[in-house]
Amino acid sequence: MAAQRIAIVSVFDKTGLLDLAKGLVAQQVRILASGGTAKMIRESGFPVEDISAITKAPEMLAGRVKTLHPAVHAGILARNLASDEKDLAEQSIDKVDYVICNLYPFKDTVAKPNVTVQEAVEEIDIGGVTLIRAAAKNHARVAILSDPNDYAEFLKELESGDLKDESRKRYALKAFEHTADYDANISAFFRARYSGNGEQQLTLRYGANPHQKPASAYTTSSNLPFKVLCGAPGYINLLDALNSWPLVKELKAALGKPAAASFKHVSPAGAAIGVPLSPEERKVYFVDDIQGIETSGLAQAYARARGADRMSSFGDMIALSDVVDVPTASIISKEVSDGVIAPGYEDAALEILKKKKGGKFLVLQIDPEYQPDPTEVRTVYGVTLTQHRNDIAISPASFSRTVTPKDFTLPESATRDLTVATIALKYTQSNSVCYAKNGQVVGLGAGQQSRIHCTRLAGDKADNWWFRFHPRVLGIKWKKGTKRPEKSNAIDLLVSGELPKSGPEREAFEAVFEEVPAAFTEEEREDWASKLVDVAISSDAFVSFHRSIPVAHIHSRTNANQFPFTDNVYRAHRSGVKYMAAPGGSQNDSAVYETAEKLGIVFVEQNIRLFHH
Ligand code: 93A
Repeated sequence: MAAQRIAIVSVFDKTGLLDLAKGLVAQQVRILASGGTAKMIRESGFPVEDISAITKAPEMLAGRVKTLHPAVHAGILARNLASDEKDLAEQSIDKVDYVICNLYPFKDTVAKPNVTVQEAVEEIDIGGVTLIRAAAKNHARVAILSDPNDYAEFLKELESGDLKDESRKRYALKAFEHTADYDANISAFFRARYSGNGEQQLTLRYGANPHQKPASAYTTSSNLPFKVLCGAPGYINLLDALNSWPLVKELKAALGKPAAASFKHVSPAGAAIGVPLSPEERKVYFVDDIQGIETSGLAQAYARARGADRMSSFGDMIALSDVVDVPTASIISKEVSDGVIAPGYEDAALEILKKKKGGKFLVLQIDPEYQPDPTEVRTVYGVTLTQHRNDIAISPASFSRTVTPKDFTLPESATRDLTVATIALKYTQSNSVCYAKNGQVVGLGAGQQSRIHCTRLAGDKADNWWFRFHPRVLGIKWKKGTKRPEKSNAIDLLVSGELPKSGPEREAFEAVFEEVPAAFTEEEREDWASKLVDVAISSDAFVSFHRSIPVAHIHSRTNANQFPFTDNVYRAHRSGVKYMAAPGGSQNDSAVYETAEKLGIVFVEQNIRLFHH
């Protein structure tokens, strides 16, 4: 005769318990239950034994030890193996077939206001987790029910014979999820209590918006990879810092020079390496008064990164590849900026930065050796997404093959600029297109759904950057006391051709000048634009067709399979592009290559798609 089947029942949430007991009894299953569970079953008139019937030990320590015993766990963990059977027989232990368990309500307890550590500790279930894990581990033989919603289904299956393999697997998976979630709640509680703010976790004022509270940043390893030296980071500051730091780290590794990035809304407004600045560049980038910039590659890099698109860089988060020196800190001290992340700070530089924004300027020190886990995890609308981090390396070697002209040897400046542009794209919200020159971004189009809009946006920014070098702009006579952001705004109106003609807007525009500069004529624009040459451009994906045009739509307009959209190449050409890199593989590549060739653009193979979100 087969041995009587055994169920161990130990539940905090007693929902459905009596129906379960009734069903088990109907199937002649022997029920062993912990104190409160046994009491409830017994009081309802169903046969039940206390766990002590097999452990021969009473519940102890006010319930801290109820089911923790070899008689229980050997009975659950034993396999159908002769050696396991022998071990059980020697100790007179019976195999357990079913475990029904749910845990102390740790999460609900710690959600209560002013909960103490003592109260929380008492809600850490040990025996229940052990029951669940043991049964789930041995799910080849044992069924584990950790959710009262599963009782009915379980009993139905029991009535029609024994449990299917599939059911035991499903219950085991649910059990493992249950204990994992339970443990995550416990570690979160103690992380908040026992790790100092800024060590393993950081409480943030709020999330992306002030009403998104609470908000925090944390790591499950022992320390955050950065220290807060000054200020208090916000959620978006951290998004910017943790995207901009790898950008400058990668730029420096690829090109061997100090690198800087100026981030806003999780995309670079500028990025650059330390290339010496011409007198014009020093003027255009508002750094002609910075002492020591001639010898500081880092200061040159930040001047370029900040100078690419001064309007977008307003209030930026800065990333710097090297220990911050005084010239770099001096530039930062003059700009409107939110914070900086760097591997270190010279004492005098830190002093300068700590004085900024009335002591609220954010200064983060990143561990330069920090290597993030290769798997990235995030949740969106309650769903967890994972992916391998985009750790593919971009370097000058990534631009070694030209498509047209074939076997063309790129000048070093071109591979440098393509490297800068492409690494910048790797950390830019897609779609993205980047123009670069002189070791820096000069125009970046981010986050547009249509590629041509990126190419136009970035091209317009590159034109804007270039027009700031026009002698008329360099010769502007400012009214005394005009602030840097006011100058940037006025220059932007002038070079973008958005000049107000009359009214209060015109008056505001004119108010900052000693002599109001004339608007650029069409001819002047064409003439100056034609002087912008040797620009490099990179795209994070195909340039050969509008991704925004649905294929079905295209098909309805033409029967052919070829759609040679070469508008990106034409637009790039208008902003002085000479070198173009973009992933190939689209059926329109040949049309793009032909157009590039016609326009004298060198098309460089770069087969890695670099979408970033
Ligand atoms: O304090 S415990 O971790 N020690 C134990 O040995 C133990 N065994 C089961 N808590 C333990 N349990 C938990 O007791 C179960 O997870 C369940 O939540 C609860 C059921 O207790 P009672 O049957 O006395 O209501």
